[in-house]
Parts: sequence; structure tokens; C-alpha cells
Amino acid sequence: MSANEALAARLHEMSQLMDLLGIDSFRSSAHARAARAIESQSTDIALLASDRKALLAVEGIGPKMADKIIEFCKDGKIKEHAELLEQVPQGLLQLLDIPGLGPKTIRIMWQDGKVTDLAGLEKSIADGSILSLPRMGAKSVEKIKQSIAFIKQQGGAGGDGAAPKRLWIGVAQPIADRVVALLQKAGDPGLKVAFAGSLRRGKETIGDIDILAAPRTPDEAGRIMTAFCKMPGIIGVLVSGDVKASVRVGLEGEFGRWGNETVGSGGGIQMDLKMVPPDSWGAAMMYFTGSKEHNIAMRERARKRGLTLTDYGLFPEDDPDKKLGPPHSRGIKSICPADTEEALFKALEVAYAHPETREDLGEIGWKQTPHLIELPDIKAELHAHTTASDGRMSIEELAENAKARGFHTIAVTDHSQSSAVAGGLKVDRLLEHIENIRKASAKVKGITILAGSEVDILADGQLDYPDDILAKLDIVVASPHAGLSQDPITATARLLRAIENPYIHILGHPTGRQINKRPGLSPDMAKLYAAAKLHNVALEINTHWIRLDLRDIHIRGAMEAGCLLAIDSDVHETVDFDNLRYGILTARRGGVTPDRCINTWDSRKLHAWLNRKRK
Ligand code: DGT
Ligand code: CA
Ligand code: CA
Ligand code: ZN
Repeated sequence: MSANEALAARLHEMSQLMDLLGIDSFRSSAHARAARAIESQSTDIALLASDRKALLAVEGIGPKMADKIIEFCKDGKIKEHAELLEQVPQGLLQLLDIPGLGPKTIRIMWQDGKVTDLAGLEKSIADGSILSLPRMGAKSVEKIKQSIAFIKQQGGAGGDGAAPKRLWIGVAQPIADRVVALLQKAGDPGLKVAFAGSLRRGKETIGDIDILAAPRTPDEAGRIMTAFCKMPGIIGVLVSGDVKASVRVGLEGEFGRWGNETVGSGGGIQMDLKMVPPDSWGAAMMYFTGSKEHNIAMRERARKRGLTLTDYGLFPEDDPDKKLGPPHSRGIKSICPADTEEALFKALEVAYAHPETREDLGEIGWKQTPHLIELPDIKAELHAHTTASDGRMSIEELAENAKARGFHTIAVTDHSQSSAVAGGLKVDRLLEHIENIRKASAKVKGITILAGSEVDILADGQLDYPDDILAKLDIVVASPHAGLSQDPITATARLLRAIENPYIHILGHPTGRQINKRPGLSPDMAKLYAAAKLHNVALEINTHWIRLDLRDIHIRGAMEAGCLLAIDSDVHETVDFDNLRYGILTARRGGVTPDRCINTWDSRKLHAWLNRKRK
């Protein structure tokens, strides 16, 4: 966990503790807002907190909050947090891990039902006493029961209080693709079926997979439901009804080098299916794509215009207190077509926001939709390994693969001498390798093969080959591999020194983080962006789903600072090329336009740019 994540989690918990204690909701939501603000900061919080003014400039952080943040950075804790914690039974916090149970409901269970932990909650369900609590019907109790079963299976809440693990996008996506295809086949031709939720927004980790389908007849709906609940790979059906179901499916597939990483994720992922009427497809996709924050802001926008936005369409607001039930259920018609998202955006006079940008980070005020990068824009792979170091392909195989993807350029960038475990090349072997690359290049037609290296950035920022050797390479990707627990100030100096080297083109996986595994470096990103821009170095978006480094919020910062980006798959074996889609999603989340990504440039422009550092 990075310092930012740790602080955000702490503030988020403070907000939940306040809700549990019934402290006024204004203070609680101020803490929740501050937590979100810190999560989306690309600068390490310790650096930010060293300048109170910079901290106060962050939207969502006022003077009192700033003091708490500074206290956290100095002492590693917040006194008020400890005081809140003392007033709440330890076991209640466990209950917060149960999906669908919020602090306000838990407060009622505690105050009125004397529930103080999971065992107490299970008991009150078993003896039926929970039903005497306000707003607790048989249906909501059944939901809670299912959620408890689910979370126990996931290894959360069972006592260690650990939240269930979110799954890498690269593991969730192939499962979703398979299920979408399966449901398509179960329905009649032309059936609308798609994944929504965090997966459609391209988030780096996925809590559960949300699938929508729009059957046109009850018979078609029945076939879809059966196919979903009986599909191969199912390990449990949690809920099943006429129009929705939740199941758990096992993990599957070929995960390449990091295949064993999926062990420990509870062995599966939850998948929700929701069936919706075809004429409200757009409204349903919009609602279930989220994010929750985006939805709330869109609904607020509708409300200000005297309208109600639901998952069925856009309606005149006739029931502000929500007493009459959803408008569509009362025969009221949507004021605009609701079968596409575009129609709804238009009716609300909001520029269309691509799913990857729906996080309530300003997209609702856009004058026009940005032209975001797309997969077919990518024309070159500039970070790839061969059997000379730790890759699985020869130079020629690699080049043929790249050519098959329609690329005009492939860069061979094997590891440098200090990466001994990855078969890094000593200088004499590198020189020989360059010769081999030139020979392969003469043989394989129709693609340019560049002789490069992925050069280690040593702990002090020196590169792993002397300058006269770097000068012989067409392209240099410099990346940190070791010493990834350095403090932010040392890490900043290290990466800046690498960027200043006159031979480097790309800063590879700049932080070295690995999702769910290690936080990596937390350099001062603003300084990194400025230096990269000044020295004409592209910052990499490494597309492997375990890295996705730079991450979305960093990319956003780099775009705002005017940097160039490189979207590279760090290819070791054929399947790695397929990770490009995750890099593109992440890039789009960061607002990357094609012109700013060097992999989209035509061959002439790209090679001219590379050569500028070789004269
Ligand atoms: P995840 O599953 O944790 O990776 O994240 P999501 O975004 O897929 O969240 P999920 O599966 O709980 O819900 C799917 C979408 O449904 C979510 O993005 C927005 C919508 N949604 C769910 N709950 C709420 C809610 O309480 N309020 C609003 N406005 N929208 C919600
Ligand atoms: Ca989801
Ligand atoms: Ca869901
Ligand atoms: Zn590499």
C-alpha cells in the first residue's frame, strides 16, 4: 500500500466510524471526500504535506483536514482516528466488509439490536430478532445472509477483517468476454449483451463482473438465465431470479509469466447478470457502468433540470421524496429515447463521456468529448525481450509477431548487465546482440527492427551501461528493477538523474509497482513530468495487467504537464501482445490523445524523434 492509499484508507475509516457513531453527516462526508481527493493525487502525500499551501490547494482539503494529514505524515497516525476507534466495538468494523451493508444500517443493528460483531449478526438472523429492526424485511435479511456467505468464502471478514481481494483486469476480462459470447449464443440473433461496471470503465482491478442483457421475449430471457446459471466454470449460484442472478466463477486461462499470482484471490470472482428491456438499454448501461460517483453527479444534473435519471430512462421529476415508486413502473415515459447512452447524454446537454472517463473527475463539465487513443492507433512496440535475456522468442519470431499485428517498428530491448536473474547482457554480449539484430533486420522484410536495450536504472540513478555503449543503440528504455523501497526523495533524485541522461528515450514502468503485490516507488511525479518534458523523454505505460505503470492518475498528470507517453507491452512471449488492450484502457482513463503517444506516430516521425538523441 502506498502512503496515499494508507492515508485515504484511514480517512475513509474515520468517515465510517463517524457514521457508525451517528456524528453529523457533514463531518463524515468531508472525510470521505478528502479520502477520494488523496486517492486521486499523483504526488506522494508526504511530499505534498511538506508544503501546507500546496495541500490546501487540493480540492476537498480544508485547514482542519490539512492538519490531520500533516499529523499522519509526521506521526504515522491521527489522534482523532484513535479516539473514534475507542468508541466503537472492534467487531463492528468487520461488518463493514459485508457487501451491501453500510455504516448507517450497522449503526441501527448496534444501537437497537445490540449487535457488536459478525457472530452477533448471524445470531440475530438465525433467531429472527433482526426482523424487528427498522427497515429490515425478509428480503434484505436474505441479501445480508448471502453476502455473509460470500465474504466468508472470499476469505474476508471471517475474523481477520481483510477486505476481499480485487482481481486484476487481465484475469477478469477474458472471463467476461467468454460469458458475453456464451449468452449471445443462448439468445436469438441481434441480442444486446455486454459487460458494464468497473470492467467497462477499464479499472486496473475488478471487484465483480457486471453483465447486462436485453432479451426480447420471455423465452429468450429464460434461455439466457439458464445458460448463465449453468455455464462451465461455475462454482456457486448466490442469487437467481427472473431478471437477475449472481454467480461465482472459477479463474481460468493462460496468464503467462505471472500465472501463479492468481492463487490467493479466493479462487474465483463474482459475476452479476441483469436483464433489462431493450428500449432502456442505454439507461441501464449508463447506470451499471457507473462509476457510482459519476452516476450521482449525472442524477444531480438531471435534478437541476427538473428531471429524474434512472436505469430506465430520463423522466419528468414528479416525486422528489421518492414515495411513489420508480416512474417507469407508473407508466410514465422517458422524455428522450433511452436505448442508447448517447441520447441520454444529449438530453442532459452533457458531452458524451467515454466509459473510462466516468469517475466524476470533471467529465460532466466538458464542452466536447476528447479524442482518446484507441487500440488500432498503435503502430509500434518499443519494449520487447528475446531469448538473449528472459524472453521466449528469437529476434525473428518477435519481429514476425509484431508484423502480424500490423506494426511498422519493433524494438528489441533485452535486459542490461545488472539484471542478472533476467539474463542481462554484459557489454560484449550486447555488442554481439546488436550484430544479430542487424542480421535479422536484413532478413525480415516489412518491419523495422531497432537495436535497443532495457537498461537498469541503478539505485543512484546511473544507467547500467556507459554512455559510449548507449550511443550505439537505436533506442534506450531505462527502468527501475531493484531498490524499489527507496523513500520518495531518493527515488525522485534517482529517476530525475536517469531522465537527464542524453541517450534515454523512454522511462520504463516508472514506479516499478506491481498491483496487489508491491507499491513500488513514490517519486515526486510533478518533478518527473517536468523533467521528462524538458529532456524529451516519453513516460511508459507498461501494459502488463500486473504493472499498468504509469497508472491512470499518473497518466492524467503527465498529460496535463504536456509529456509524451509510450504504450508498450514489455513483450516476453506472444500472449503479452494481447495486453495492449489494458494499456489502452488505462491510457484512456488518463485522457491520452493519439498525438501524445509515440507508438501511434508513423515510421518517419518516430525514427526522426529517436534519432534526435543520436547526433
Ligand atoms: P467493482 O465491482 O467494485 O469493481 O466496481 P463497480 O463500479 O463495477 O461497482 P458495482 O459492481 O458495485 O456496481 C456496478 C455499477 O452500478 C456501479 O459502477 C454504479 C452502479 N451502482 C451500484 N451501486 C450504486 C449506488 O448505490 N448508487 C449509484 N448511483 N450507482 C450504483
Ligand atoms: Ca462490478
Ligand atoms: Ca456488481
Ligand atoms: Zn522489460
